[in-house]
Amino acid sequence: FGSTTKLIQRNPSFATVSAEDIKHFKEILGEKSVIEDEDRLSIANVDWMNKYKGSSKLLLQPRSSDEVSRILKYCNSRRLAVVPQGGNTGLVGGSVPVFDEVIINLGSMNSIISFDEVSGILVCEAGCILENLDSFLANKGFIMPLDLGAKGSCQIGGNVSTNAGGLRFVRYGSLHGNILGLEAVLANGTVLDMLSTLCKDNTGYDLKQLFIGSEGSLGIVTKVSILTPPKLSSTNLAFLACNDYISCQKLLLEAKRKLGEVLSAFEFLDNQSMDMVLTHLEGVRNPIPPSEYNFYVLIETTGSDESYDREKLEAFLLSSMEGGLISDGVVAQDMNQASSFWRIREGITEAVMKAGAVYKYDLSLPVEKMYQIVEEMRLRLGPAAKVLGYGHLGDANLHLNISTSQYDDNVFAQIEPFVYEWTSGNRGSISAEHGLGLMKANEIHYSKSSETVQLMASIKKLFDSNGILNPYKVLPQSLLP
Ligand code: FAD
Ligand code: 2HG
Ligand code: ZN
Repeated sequence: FGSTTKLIQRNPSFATVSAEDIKHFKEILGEKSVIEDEDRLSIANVDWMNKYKGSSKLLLQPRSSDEVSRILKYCNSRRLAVVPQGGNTGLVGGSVPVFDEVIINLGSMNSIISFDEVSGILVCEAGCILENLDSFLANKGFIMPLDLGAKGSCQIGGNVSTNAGGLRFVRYGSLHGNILGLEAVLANGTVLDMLSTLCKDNTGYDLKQLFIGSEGSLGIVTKVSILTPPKLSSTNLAFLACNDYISCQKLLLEAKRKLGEVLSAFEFLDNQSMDMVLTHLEGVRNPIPPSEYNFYVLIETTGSDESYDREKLEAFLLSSMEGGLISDGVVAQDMNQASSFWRIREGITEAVMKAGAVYKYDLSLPVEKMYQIVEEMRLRLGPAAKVLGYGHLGDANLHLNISTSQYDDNVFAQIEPFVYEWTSGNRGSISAEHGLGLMKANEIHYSKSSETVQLMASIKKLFDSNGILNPYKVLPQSLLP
């Protein structure tokens, strides 16, 4: 599935799990949380895409930070490698073992610790599922600052560890800003209490930031403190068609100018992505038939004054229509219709999975260049592949998905390293929001200088001197302890 996977060798300094180890884990966790059952392991060993597969014989389910600490302290002393696992929805092969690493799943640590109804600050354990947190907050009149298609399974600890972006990023920004504090357990079992609930705190280095987006390579995130925004009363969603990419870009600029503070999502998909969804997902229809447009854009507004927000959106849509930026469009009339629009955008990942093999790239690029790589890829691959371009246009984040009936080395050789070289040549990022995981550990140099990568490797050594935490991921194997 890629160059990284083919080059990896099991690190010979790691031990293998013995009967004695299992006995010790049962003493720490009790019988039920030490899982050797083949069926449960076969699920935990494979990623969401069914693309990356490990052969771990052991899954541990701690219920407290203290249990995580005792597990890691023991694993470190025994040189047993581990892979932290949340909802296992990651798309870069980071959440499953490569060989026989012990899987530490956080799913049993799913309590809400506190919620401050004045400040909107939520403190919870890392295994809470994103959608459950959002439902909890809805009852209190707040929302999570992030939303993504995998919300029903992904965990806040996984979101933090991947620095997930998603659909609300354009409004509420990165988790680097929204996460106020963390508790994390280091490889040697040290529990780092950085669980601040303060918005401002400039006392020394902001170490929690290192855990945001480090994909379980520096520690296991056990608790999270997060600033949540108030739930506003009026939401509108428009599903629009544009004839060319330049119109999508101009529409984005206009939306930022004219919708300003109420703009809460700006997403796009191309005609090929729409086709994929219509072909492979049941009950989905194009809200603007016939489906002949080249691009579709979803614009969501969220504000606190229903008639003002609606008027603002309508005036924006009218002027964009008159200016020729939009060819057609429809505004959702109720929540059901709005979810059916979102289903199209959020369903692309699922649809493309059903179509066969998929090569996924998650790129940050200058917005005016972003779609060029989709077109170049189409020319390179010809009819052998379906090339889809969609994503978070408001954040200049392209999801380039290449769909073929089966995995094929010749197709792969046409895609990589071209896609990385092209991205690097345009000073883009080869991972906008999904992370590097196993898939791109060897490709980090396309987006980071060698000095930067060296410093990352030094930090990794400082935090995890035996390299037991999520080995083979994030950094090239040659630089890992
Ligand atoms: P996992 O997949 O279990 O793990 C991901 C990584 O984090 C692994 O490296 C793992 O070792 C590490 N990890 C997990 N939990 C912890 C922990 N507690 N402590 C330390 N390390 C940990 N991503 C986006 O950014 N934006 C999107 O819009 C988006 N949409 C998606 C839609 C679909 C349908 C799917 C399947 C995935 C999508 N993703 C998206 C990718 C994925 O959902 C996110 O990366 C998510 O944040 C992963 O959370 P998880 O709990 O499933 O983590
Ligand atoms: C999205 O925005 C996700 O839908 C998944 O980040 C993208 O499947 C993908 O490539
Ligand atoms: Zn995305």
